[in-house]
Amino acid sequence: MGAPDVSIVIPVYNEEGIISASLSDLREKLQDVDFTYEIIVAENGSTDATVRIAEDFSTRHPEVRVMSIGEPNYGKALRRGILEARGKYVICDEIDLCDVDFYRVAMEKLREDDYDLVVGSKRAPGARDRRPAYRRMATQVLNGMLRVATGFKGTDTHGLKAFERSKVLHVVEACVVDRDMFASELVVRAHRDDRVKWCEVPIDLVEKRPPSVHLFRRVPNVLKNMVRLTSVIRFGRDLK
Ligand SMILES: Nc1nc2c(ncn2[C@@H]2O[C@H](COP(=O)(O)OP(=O)(O)OP(=O)(O)O)[C@@H](O)[C@H]2O)c(=O)[nH]1
Ligand SMILES: [Mg+2]
Repeated sequence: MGAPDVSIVIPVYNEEGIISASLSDLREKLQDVDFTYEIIVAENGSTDATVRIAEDFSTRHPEVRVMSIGEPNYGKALRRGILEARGKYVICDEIDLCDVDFYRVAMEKLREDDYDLVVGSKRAPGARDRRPAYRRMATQVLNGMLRVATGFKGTDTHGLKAFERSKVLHVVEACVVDRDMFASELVVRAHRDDRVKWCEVPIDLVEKRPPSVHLFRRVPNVLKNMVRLTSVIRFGRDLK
């Protein structure tokens, strides 16, 4: 199989309940897109049947690749998926979203309007965020902290992203934090890089299920990595 136009990278952790249906649904929705693709399932740390189900799916559908490495770590999995992507373009998605409408809009911006990075924002004008209020608030707090700490000027860093791999790879390689904050570091760094032409597009966020890891359990790590990110971005010093 030759290199596809697009690599869709989906970090996955303990998703035995939805992974098979989500991937089937995604393949179906991708039937009439005008690009070739591979789907990279970037798993780590699952303790349920996720890996077995994903590998089984991949045996039946060779355009789906599964990588499975080490302890649970969203950022590490996403980074590894991007590094191993073979497509000219990379789309980062989540297994509970699989938003092909975003793929279409983003690919047009990348191919026709010459953007390097398109961020799907659940907070941009025209966006709709159907998650519960406390999670919308958490997104707002995180963005507020990123604005103050790093000078971030956009409206969202988590979730859907699409980019031309060769134009953004140096940004991915420069990132130092992992876990939840990797996605934020990637977007913040790209915004600060004059070589990267970026834009946001509004999305309509509908999750197929509540998150697998409870919001409050993620807070200590997010705060720790926020401090590290601030130091790296503001002062060029990594506190690791
Ligand atoms: N590989 C990997 N994937 C993860 C991990 N934690 C979450 N994911 C995946 O990341 C995606 C988003 O996770 P969710 O549980 O929906 O969390 P969320 O709060 O909606 O995520 P955000 O959009 O980042 O705020 C899903 O595809 C999860 O399976 C992890 O530790 N490792
Ligand atoms: Mg989610």
